[in-house]
Amino acid sequence: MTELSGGPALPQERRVVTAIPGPKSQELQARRLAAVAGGVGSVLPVFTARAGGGVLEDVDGNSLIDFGSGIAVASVGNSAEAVVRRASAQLAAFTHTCFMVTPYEGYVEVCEELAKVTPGDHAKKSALFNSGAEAVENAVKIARAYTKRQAVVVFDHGYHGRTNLTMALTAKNMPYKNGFGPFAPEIYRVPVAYSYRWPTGPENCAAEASAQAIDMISKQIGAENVAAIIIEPILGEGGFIEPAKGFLPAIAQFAKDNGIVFVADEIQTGFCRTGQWFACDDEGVVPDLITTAKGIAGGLPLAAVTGRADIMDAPHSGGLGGTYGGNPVACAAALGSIETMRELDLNAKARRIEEIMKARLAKMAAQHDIIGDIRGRGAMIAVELVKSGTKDPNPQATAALAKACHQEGLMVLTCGTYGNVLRFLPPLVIGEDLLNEGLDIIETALAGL
Ligand code: PLZ
Repeated sequence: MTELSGGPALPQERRVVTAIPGPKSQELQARRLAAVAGGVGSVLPVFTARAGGGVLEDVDGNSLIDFGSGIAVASVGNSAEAVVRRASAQLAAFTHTCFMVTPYEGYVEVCEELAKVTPGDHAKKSALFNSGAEAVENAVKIARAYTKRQAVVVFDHGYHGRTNLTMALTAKNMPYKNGFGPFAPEIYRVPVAYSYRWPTGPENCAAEASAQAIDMISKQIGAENVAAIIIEPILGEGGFIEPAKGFLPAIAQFAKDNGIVFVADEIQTGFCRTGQWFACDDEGVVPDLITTAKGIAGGLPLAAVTGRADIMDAPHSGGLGGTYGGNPVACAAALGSIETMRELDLNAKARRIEEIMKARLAKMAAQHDIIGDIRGRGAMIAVELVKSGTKDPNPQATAALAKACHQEGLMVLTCGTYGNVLRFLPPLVIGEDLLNEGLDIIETALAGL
């Protein structure tokens, strides 16, 4: 079967013809180990030749089912038709002028689209950057310029990037922070409503967690000193933690009451990933600023800060920027990516993926008590694995399952503060047969543990 929409005409099939990684990948891996810095890791050293729809084809001719999308990036599929068409035309027209030197329409068009698709119908403006971390850094700059305050509040299990400021915002030490300090000052971390692990149970989680967070902000920092509260509406790297319903609105309201800029980091959750344009839409939360990247541009590097026009305009002219921010080819790709999301109704596809995955995973959980929790929304679904009969994290089983899936030609990723979450982020254009075949592999791998 060939998937024609949302990817090159690659056979949409799983095909395992060598060991994984195969001989050509192993040869490339040897070259890589000699030439590429050891600090840059790879989940699976299978070298990609082509990718599209729901598959990754490697240099040995294996075709892997893709449950990773390059960490939630290729939502429209790799090399989606509209992305290739628009980016190619832009490549031929011009590749770079620097928007800060002579501007171009594509940048403006992306900002116009962002104003339309992000939550809220107030006046909005955007600024474009290259990476998620850069967007988060700039959201902090903008919030500090607007509030003339310094403190930034983040949450347990939060992830916001690997630059110096965003390392400080990120919760987990290994591998993100260890040995890389000193970290930026004026960052404060408070509890998040993690239902599965809330000591007094899920029903009390939202109220107690928001009360604790607000109490800590008020008593330890002073709300009047806080420029921004930054939260992922579903915490990604930290374990696909959906804050208990009511938590996000309570924190957003507290921010509003205290003149604090509420920033939703939707870098992983944004652009149809959760079955809505943005995960904040789920509880009708309207952030003051929203950071986006990953899914925005079909694989080209682009990121944005979008928000209330008065807040976005707070920094002085020339205060925001960067040589490549809003590169014209990346902007063209973003316009192609957003066009594809609308045309193929990728929100509906993501919701269908959730339906299929959650039903199958629930059946697996009934047979395997190491599945402690199934959670997530849309095409952002995870299982948290525990030791039998307990809630103790089971990173060993998680690693073993991921490995077994990789051997069978299914790309899966892990995450979580305790390394015990197996996460699924398929391209939203994946076919249902491939999705089910991937789930079959997970089911077999569970039985084989
Ligand atoms: N905010 C919510 O998910 C990136 C990181 C993978 P960059 N997540 C994947 C890794 O190990 O580096 C991410 C995110 C959220 C910010 C970021 C950072 O985005 O584009 O990687 O800088």
